[in-house]
Amino acid sequence: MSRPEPALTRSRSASPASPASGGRGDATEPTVKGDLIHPANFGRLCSKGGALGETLGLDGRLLDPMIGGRTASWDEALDHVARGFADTVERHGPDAVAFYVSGQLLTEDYYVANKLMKGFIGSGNIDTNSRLCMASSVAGHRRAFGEDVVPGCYEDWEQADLAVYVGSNAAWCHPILHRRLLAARETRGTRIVVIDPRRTATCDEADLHLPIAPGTDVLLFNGLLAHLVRTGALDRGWIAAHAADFEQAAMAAADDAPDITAVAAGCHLPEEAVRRFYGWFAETPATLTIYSQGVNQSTQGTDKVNAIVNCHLATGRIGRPGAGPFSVTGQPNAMGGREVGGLANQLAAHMAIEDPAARDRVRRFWQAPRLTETPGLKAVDLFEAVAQGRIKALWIMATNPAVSAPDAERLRRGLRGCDLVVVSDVTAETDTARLADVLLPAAGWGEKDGTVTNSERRISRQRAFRPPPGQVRPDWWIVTQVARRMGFAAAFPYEDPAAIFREHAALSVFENDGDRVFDLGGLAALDQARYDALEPVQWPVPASRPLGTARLFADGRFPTPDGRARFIAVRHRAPAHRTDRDRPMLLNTGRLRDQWHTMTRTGAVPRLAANSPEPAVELHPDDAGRHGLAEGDLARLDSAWGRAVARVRLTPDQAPGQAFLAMHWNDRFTADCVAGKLASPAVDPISGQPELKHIPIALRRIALGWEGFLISRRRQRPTGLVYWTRRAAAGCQIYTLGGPEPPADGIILGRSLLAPAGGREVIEFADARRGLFRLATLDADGLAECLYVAPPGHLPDPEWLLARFAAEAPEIDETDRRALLSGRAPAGAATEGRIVCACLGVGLDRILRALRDGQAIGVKDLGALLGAGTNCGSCVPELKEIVAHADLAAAG
Ligand SMILES: Nc1nc2c(c(=O)[nH]1)N[C@H]1C(S)=C(S)[C@@H](COP(=O)(O)OP(=O)(O)OC[C@H]3O[C@@H](n4cnc5c(=O)[nH]c(N)nc54)[C@H](O)[C@@H]3O)O[C@H]1N2
Ligand SMILES: Nc1nc2c(c(=O)[nH]1)N[C@H]1C(S)=C(S)[C@@H](COP(=O)(O)OP(=O)(O)OC[C@H]3O[C@@H](n4cnc5c(=O)[nH]c(N)nc54)[C@H](O)[C@@H]3O)O[C@H]1N2
Ligand SMILES: [Mo]
Repeated sequence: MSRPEPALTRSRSASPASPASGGRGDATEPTVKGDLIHPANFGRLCSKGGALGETLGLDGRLLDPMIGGRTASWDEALDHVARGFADTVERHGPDAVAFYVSGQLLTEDYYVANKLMKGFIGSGNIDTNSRLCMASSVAGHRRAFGEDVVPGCYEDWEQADLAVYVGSNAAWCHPILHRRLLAARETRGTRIVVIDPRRTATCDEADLHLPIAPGTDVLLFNGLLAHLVRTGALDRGWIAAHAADFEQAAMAAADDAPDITAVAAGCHLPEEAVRRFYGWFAETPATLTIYSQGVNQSTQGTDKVNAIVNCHLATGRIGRPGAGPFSVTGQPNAMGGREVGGLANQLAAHMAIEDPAARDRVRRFWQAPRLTETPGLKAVDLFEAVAQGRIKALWIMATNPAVSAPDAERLRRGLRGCDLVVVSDVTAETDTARLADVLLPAAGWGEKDGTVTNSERRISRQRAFRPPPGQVRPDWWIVTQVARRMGFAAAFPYEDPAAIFREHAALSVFENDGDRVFDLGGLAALDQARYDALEPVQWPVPASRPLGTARLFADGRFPTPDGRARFIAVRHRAPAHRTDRDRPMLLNTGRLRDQWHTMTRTGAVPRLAANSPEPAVELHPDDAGRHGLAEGDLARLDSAWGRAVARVRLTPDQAPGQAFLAMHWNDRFTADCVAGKLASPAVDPISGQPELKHIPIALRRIALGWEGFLISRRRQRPTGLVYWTRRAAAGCQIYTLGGPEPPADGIILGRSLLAPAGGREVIEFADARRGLFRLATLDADGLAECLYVAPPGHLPDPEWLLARFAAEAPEIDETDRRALLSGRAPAGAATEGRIVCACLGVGLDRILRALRDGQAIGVKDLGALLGAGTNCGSCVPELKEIVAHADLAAAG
């Protein structure tokens, strides 16, 4: 979404301008700053973008090709992959191989992967993780507009008078855009409605929150369409001139949602709230409906999209300033993947795979010997085919499906049984990489060159600013080399990404007489210098309009055969699975503020790990009682597909009967908590997108006999424990541990977790009767590792120990030794506390001290004094809550 630009300076990381990630080893990271003139973010970065500099270290990087666990040369690895794919195709046909790619690839990487599979290997079997992300929006756009097009632009967020967030937690997931909206609201008074079963941080600024019953959005928007009809709020003239099939859609809506009472009952909402939302929508021409995964990741995802789009068509509110349906993507280049045809059911450059004329056109353009005649398998079906042995060679690029795909346990078994699994990644040890036969080291952010497209169709250059380390190579290069070795050298002559981009742009205009909106004609002849200098530009960029296009469809013309948009008659359908006696809770999954997906990069950054240090299942307090659970307990979650273990967090923000678990956790960071293992493989029948937000589960308490923490400079995966979780801290890793039976001998447990003492000094304390054990090892650098074990609820605060590990030379004096043994912090140790503002590294203890000492009384003062909340602002809701509680405490 945003384009972080590294500043040229290198700085030590403890200055106020660069956050307190501190500690040894990361003292000379480049500072990352936003690009002040980029039109998407004007220099603002979210907590994760701002921390990119801290992810550039080589710790954990995949630096060499690996075959079967041993280092190989590129020649060897590329031959191995090319031969593996060619042999499989020869013996079992082209549909026995597949690529699974991702929106973390650049457009140029994506283009060559798609061309190789669909044009030269001759199968449709290339799909992308966008299937889990945007497929329902793509399908909805194609049904309504005839092409996958987001009509609006980010200025619309500032020009709307009513912003409706549907299934979008933008305050955490699109914080920079959300802030643009909030800033504009100061002067224009924009109303904000949030439609989400949970009370999220996005609700904090909302005028109205509709805590909709999960999976009932079609009913709500059908009710809205019926309401617009009843109250005469339609734009009949626009409908007559520019759309088709209105009557069918209106009839289906009226049938589904005859009146507000029926909608309120079906969506479990107060009638008054529904009425208010409908009233605001009807009366506000500049209405922007922003939607994301609460809409897409559903077995009715495509219908949800069209139910929303119907309401915009009915009012002619599309392509106008501040008005339109607005699908927001997440990954840096989810959109670029859609443009090149990275989805199994698209061909290339927005041409339909089912259209023989389009296939013929692409065949001629590519001079492709065996262009696929049929769409390929969509992600969930693709992995099912792997599990069934129908796909025998699979190449996974820039995605971690062992964590992120549904029914992930079955997927893992499938990968284990697959003849050839190739993984291209930047990270050496991901849950998916562990199951690969061949690992290919890819260039990451900062090392690679190319383009990405954001949610407003804006193409931006991503520029390399440092040489790739080790044997690392860009993804486009790796794919090109394999293509050449498979015998397709003539069609893959690329020596640089600019050449690929030119071809991609040329294909978009090839025999395009205006029937495809996706047109990069103005960029088809960029030489290297102009490609390097390319300014951010919104497609379409036809030769006649080299500055691009901010909004589409303002003229009411759509890329359908008759030029009209389509209303789609949709009806509410129940999600694939419902709760029952055995699985009485509904699990919803999604994102945390400071983590990115499977944590391969954000998980290594201390200040990002600090806000949500453990996998937590969030529940309403009423449900806790019902399941015999209390705050801080460990719970086991069981679905029909898998299980997980997480810490219980009680919050009234969850509706009773519904639980929430973050999608980020995986085997690198915790014992057993992969949301994907719980998730159902049920998919939307049109888009193939899985239902990741609607999973019936059982919950049960895990009784703990002991708890512990281990602080160490080593990364490890403790074995034999019911529960452990790891997070990065400055200069060390901290592990939280737990198990059912109190250890008879904590010292023995300790020896299994700590590195062999070798020449190091060991400090031990054991009180077996009370179940208290403390072990520490010291080496020449000071404190090396320490382990504390205690009965549940009796662990001391590790804060002062973390401060010792963070110090450059953690010297240990006599007071410290006594403190280590006694388990009590030395007197006077000032603590930071749990990190609240991840951008500037401001902790809860420091905030509370400022409030207690009267140095600050409100959020603004905290900003002025400590910097908290002044960068991306995604912690402002939490700061408000802390201030409110501090006031209450003072009053009480
Ligand atoms: N911090 C952070 N930001 C990110 C990412 C990240 O990993 N971390 N990833 C990026 C990516 S790839 C994406 S796709 C976006 C996703 O951005 P979002 O879609 O905003 O994020 P999610 O948390 O997946 O889901 C949004 C909301 O949908 C709600 N929801 C669940 N079921 C329903 C339902 O039936 N109806 C409605 N109306 N709502 C429902 C959930 O409660 C949740 O709050 O975020 C992007 N931004
Ligand atoms: N339960 C549940 N599951 C979900 C979701 C949910 O809401 N709930 N959301 C879904 C959504 S919207 C998304 S987008 C997916 C995301 O899921 P994934 O795509 O699996 O998540 P990432 O962690 O972003 O994986 C990217 C991988 O690519 C690597 N990588 C980064 N840059 C590069 C590069 O330049 N080249 C190469 N070759 N590798 C690179 C990273 O190290 C990492 O291993 O998860 C989906 N899964
Ligand atoms: Mo996504």
